[in-house]
Amino acid sequence: MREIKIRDLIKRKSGSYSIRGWIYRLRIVGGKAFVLIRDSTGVIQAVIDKQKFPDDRWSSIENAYIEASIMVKGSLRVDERAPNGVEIDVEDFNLVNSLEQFKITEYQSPELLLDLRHLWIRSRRLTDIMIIRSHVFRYAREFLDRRGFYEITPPIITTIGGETGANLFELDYFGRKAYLTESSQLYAEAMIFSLEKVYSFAPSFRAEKSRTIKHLAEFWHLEPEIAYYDNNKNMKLQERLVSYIAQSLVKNDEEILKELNVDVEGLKKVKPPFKRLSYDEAIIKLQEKGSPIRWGDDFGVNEERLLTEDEEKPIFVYNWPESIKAFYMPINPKDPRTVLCADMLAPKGHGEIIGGSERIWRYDELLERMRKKGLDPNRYQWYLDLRKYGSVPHAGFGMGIERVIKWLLNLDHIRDAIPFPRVINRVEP
Ligand code: NSS
Repeated sequence: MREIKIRDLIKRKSGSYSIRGWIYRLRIVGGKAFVLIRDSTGVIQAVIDKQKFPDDRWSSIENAYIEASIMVKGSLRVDERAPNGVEIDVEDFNLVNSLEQFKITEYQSPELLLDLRHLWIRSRRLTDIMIIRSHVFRYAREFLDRRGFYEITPPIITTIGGETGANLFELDYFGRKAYLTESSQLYAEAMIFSLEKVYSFAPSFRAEKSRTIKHLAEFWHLEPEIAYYDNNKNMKLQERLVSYIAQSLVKNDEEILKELNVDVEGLKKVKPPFKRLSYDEAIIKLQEKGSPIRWGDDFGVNEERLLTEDEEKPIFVYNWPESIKAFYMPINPKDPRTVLCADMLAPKGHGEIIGGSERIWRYDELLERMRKKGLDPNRYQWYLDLRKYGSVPHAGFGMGIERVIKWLLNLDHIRDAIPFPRVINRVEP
């Protein structure tokens, strides 16, 4: 008898099959057990007839718990009353594990569901999101691999910050201070001198002290870095990458997107080019819309929403004030108050999904900027070395995968974009 996945099974009309899954719903009516069985691909109804089994086996299924693991063999039959129009008449079954009643019953508070995340992760909705997450990872890699990028694997334990360094998780490294990385950028930069086009796809850690709907303490960070690249090319690559992910989802995952109530027509519009606003233009637009923001300020949630509320696809805001951006961004020759960088903001208030820039590639300039920003150059010795031996102009960016998933699926909270979220008040399960 053929082992088959439920998604393939429900497309058929007859035949004998064997499936493995978990009990999704169970109803006992008139000597028959109607068992909804789910696997990773779908749900099907199996019917177990009391008459066909000895008493002890019948009572095992009669008393089985929701979420029990089960294997069934039987023949497929068309039945209009069944959820997918077909059901299985069970000839044999094996209840693999059914020890206790499942801890999650119908209406549970969000907090409890987070405590029980290791079980809640099986829910239909989270299953769908995790499939999409897996595909977003795949499409992002596919896009870069096809363009000749090498995937690199940076260290997670570091001694220097890659951004402000203000939110580092500290750890005891054999008696020395070390940190969980907040960005792999500096290591990606080291690797462009041999591989030219690289990306790392790894977790970044930020000890974010605020509770928001878009900050995780541990998130997955896609960070491409490219030799001989400038801010313009950088933005082009970003809009193509993001569009590729959106269009691949539309093409391959429409069924799941619809189950998740995603506006598929909206996603179809996510194609290059994306609108570009300079920081100066953005400030004027924000002030026109009534924001009290002044030149030099960073954007808050409100500003991000005001700027993107009428947009159907992400926008870029480029060339931000030097004072609010990282130490490695070069001064804009046309306006020395600003640096050569760009953030990509997703529509509908989902906010920043990418931060990128050119990098200072001249030794003296970098040294001077580090001093100005109060960083100790001695601690960045290896990073400064990169500017001494065949340095070249280069650029790159970092995309927070959970932020992208939150936007694409229009999720209320970033924690549902990752299986086991780490936020300020939660490190378990
Ligand atoms: O701080 S970033 O804006 N930029 C960097 O880390 C650069 N070193 C990246 C680079 O050029 N290689 O973070 C980049 C992105 C940001 O746009 C978000 O999408 C995401 O990383 N990000 C986060 N996602 C979830 N939670 C938190 N706390 C978070 N912080 C940044």
